[in-house]
Amino acid sequence: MDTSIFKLKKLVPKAALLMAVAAGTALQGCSKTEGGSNASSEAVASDAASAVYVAPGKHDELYSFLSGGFNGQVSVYGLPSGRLLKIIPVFTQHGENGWGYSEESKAMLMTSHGFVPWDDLHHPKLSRTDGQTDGRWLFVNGNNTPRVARIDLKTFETVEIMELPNSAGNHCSPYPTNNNEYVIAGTRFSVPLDMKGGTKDVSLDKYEEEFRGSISFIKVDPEHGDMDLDFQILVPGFDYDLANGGKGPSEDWVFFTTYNSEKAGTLKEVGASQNDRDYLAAVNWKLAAKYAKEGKAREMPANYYHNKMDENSHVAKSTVKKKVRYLLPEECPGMMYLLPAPKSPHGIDVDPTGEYMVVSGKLASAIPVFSFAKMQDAIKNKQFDGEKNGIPVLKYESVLKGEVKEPGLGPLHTEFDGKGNAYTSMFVSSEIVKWKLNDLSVVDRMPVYYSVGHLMIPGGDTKEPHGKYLVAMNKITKDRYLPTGPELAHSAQLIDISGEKMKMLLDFPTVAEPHYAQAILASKVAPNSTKFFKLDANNHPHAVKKEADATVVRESKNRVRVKMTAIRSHMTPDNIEGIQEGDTVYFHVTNLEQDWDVPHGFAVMGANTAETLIMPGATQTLKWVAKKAGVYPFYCTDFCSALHQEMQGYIRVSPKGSNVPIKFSTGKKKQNIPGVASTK
Ligand code: K7E
Ligand code: CUA
Repeated sequence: MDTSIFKLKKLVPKAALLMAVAAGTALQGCSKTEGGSNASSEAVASDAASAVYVAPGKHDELYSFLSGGFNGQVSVYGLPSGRLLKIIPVFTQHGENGWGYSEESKAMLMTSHGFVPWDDLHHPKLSRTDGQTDGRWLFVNGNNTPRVARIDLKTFETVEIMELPNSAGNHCSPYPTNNNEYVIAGTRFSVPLDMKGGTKDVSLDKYEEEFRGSISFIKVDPEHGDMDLDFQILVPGFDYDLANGGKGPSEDWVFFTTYNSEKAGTLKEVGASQNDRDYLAAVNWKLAAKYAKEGKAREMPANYYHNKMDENSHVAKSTVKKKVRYLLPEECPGMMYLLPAPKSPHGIDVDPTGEYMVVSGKLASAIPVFSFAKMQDAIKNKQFDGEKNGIPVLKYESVLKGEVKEPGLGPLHTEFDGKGNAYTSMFVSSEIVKWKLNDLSVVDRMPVYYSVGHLMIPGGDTKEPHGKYLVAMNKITKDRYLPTGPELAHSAQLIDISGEKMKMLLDFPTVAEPHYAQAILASKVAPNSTKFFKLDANNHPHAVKKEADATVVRESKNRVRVKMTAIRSHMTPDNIEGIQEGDTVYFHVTNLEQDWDVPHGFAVMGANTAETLIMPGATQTLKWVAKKAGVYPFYCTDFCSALHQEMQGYIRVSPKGSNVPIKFSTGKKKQNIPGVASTK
């Protein structure tokens, strides 16, 4: 065990806790041996290798979806092996398959700020049915330019991105209710909202009077998953950090941690830590939906994008929305309450029974556990401690079940195993702490390497956790892997939690910084996996379904469309002439294959974009500008058959005004169609 840190903790007076958090890394540094092997190896279970061994050709038991943090993507790992299966591009352009580069996908990254090809993705959340993961969709947040995306788990592709107005830092997001009635998202930053739309130009000294936060309620279509922003609640100008939904008795509620109840507008490091307590905000989402339905909602102008990928054409379309409905808590009695919480709390997690709300205060020395039953009583008996912006504040003692004493330093997040145990990540003391929900006693500790942020138990945030494994996602790697220059791999660790004592099984590096993750039994997802897209259903406007229909057409003075097919192992056409300097050429490539695992790629020399990777049955478009006369090769980028290397062609570019006619072919039979070709 990492004892040095605990000795240290005993010596640390409360006031120094803040400092300790700020110096978290330094603490790490002095508590571990530098370089080479370290004390951790002793903590690895002796049967670890066999516990994570998935024989070649065998499948993992679970899919896990790790957030990519500042890389803006989701990475899919098999568990327990820790094998990386896929990177799903969401908010960031992805050269590997042309996401955000291809003409079809560009609209997915459109926002009211224009094309935003990056975001900071923190929280994946699986869709639910009756409070359990159902394997249909994965919702994720874009933290920086507020957006919520939906990934379809049949295709592992991002199919929808919804921008959120009146939000600035979509951090406590996205939280699906128990039957995906709503996906709920709160803003981290409060901003001065202009009721005529957008933010106001006000002095930053006006934080206290002018700034407000918002919580967005996104409706989810029960059959297809399509999202629609139903309404927002405009909330006091705090910072909103994390959220989680209730279940069972508390399933009508969603809970948000807040910090900066001081409403400091600058140096929040100090300003937002003045009060001893901040709040846990409890929102009755069912009542909010009722208020919104029954006419309590007002409407304000807004400007936000809603982007959807069409299932059959694989072409994304943006819709710009111009209005948003909102509720004010002061006008909606019973909808929102504040529970005092330790200062600057981070995670809020609700246990599988829905009775306990665990608030991890990163600066606090204890973990308060609130009781939902007590909260109901306190509301009934009006055990209030004043109000904040018209929202009643409940008395701390009246809602508290108890506190987990001396859990460790810097508690951040808690998950549950469904067997009466909770596990909390400790950022500063770098450990996972296991404690009992009934008597709040600490029963086990496991050091992790280093500075764990979120932790995840498959289904550990649902009604039915699969309490066999826990994944710790660590912020700092230091000496765990071979050095790779100044930037080291971020890291996750797999821990066996099936027994009384936790057992360390595996380290695996992650793609950029994982914040949260989700995992689900493979049996709930794998059988539904799409193998290929049906060519018959492909209604892309530029699809060609057989080689005979391939064309090259000069559509206007400087625009040429190539409607091309790809099949093992040639493209049709593979010889193209009659292109002129300055032409913009659209290569619309249809993959004619109707078989699993046969994408073709397409790239052309000098293209100022990425390749495009075309799934069987689909059509994708690469835009290329012919800058200079000459002959340019194009080819398939994905090794698709023994003759993959032969899957290539040429495009000839002639000087502007040249009289070389448009001409295209594959093989010996030339089609010579001068001028504008007939599109048949
Ligand atoms: Cu990393 Cu969920 Cu953004 Cu905590 S948050 S660690
Ligand atoms: Cu098609 Cu390589």
